[in-house]
Amino acid sequence: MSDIALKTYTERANVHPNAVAKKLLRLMDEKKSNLSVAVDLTKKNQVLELVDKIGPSICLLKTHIDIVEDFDADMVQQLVALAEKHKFLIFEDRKFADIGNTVKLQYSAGVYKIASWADITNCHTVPGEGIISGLKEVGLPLGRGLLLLAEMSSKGTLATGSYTQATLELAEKHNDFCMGFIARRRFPGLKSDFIHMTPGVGLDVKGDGLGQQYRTPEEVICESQSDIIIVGRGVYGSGRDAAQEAERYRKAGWEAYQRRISK
Ligand code: S5P
Repeated sequence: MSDIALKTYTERANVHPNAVAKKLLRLMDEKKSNLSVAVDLTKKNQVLELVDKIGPSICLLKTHIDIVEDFDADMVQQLVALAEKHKFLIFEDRKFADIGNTVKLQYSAGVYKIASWADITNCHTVPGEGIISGLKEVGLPLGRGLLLLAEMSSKGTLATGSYTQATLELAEKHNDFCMGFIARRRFPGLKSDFIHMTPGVGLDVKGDGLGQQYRTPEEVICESQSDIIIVGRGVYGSGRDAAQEAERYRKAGWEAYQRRISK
């Protein structure tokens, strides 16, 4: 078991150099939540209603803002107000994947102005180091954090082996801005304390027919030593009450974490 995986989130927050990571780790312990919900809905009001319901159970809201049909600036204001009301951070899952100059514009400008409201965003490393440098020019002065997609949850993903390894090295080199990874497990032997977030989490089903692969919170947090579970349809897609489902995942994630740190 890695040393960091045995520490509490607060112990890690106390010494963490990245401001967003520090804030996130603190509120994870405060809310007893390592749950991030992926709200992949396409209407502004559906998103806001769901976020208000599940807000008490999450440490991090994950958005795909470009799937919202009636997006406007007011939606962002309301999301930020909900983040303050329920105490969670916002992660726009933009998965940038272009050259540094282009991602700078995509991150700061356009319709969504992601850098102005999202605490955290993420990128693929396929373009090389320039993508991180470009995003950092925009995000670091604003106190934002970046996650690198080191692995993916989907069947047949090409993000494996030397690609994953090179991604870890890029994160260490830019550890002032890179605060963590999207990954299936904690990577051993890292020098910095990166927050590992894992999508592809479900308690009831094993996949979705389009390549998504689900594992349980126990497998992800306790066995694979990741820090945060990302759950989408498991929370809002079953037809059951979303607030209750979010609580079910929060409890499962939290209990798995407690088992891990008491090992
Ligand atoms: O490898 C990945 C990376 C991400 S960020 N696999 C994923 O599924 N995701 C995202 O997590 C995906 O874009 C979606 O928003 C969420 C999973 O949703 P679910 O409904 O399958 O739980």
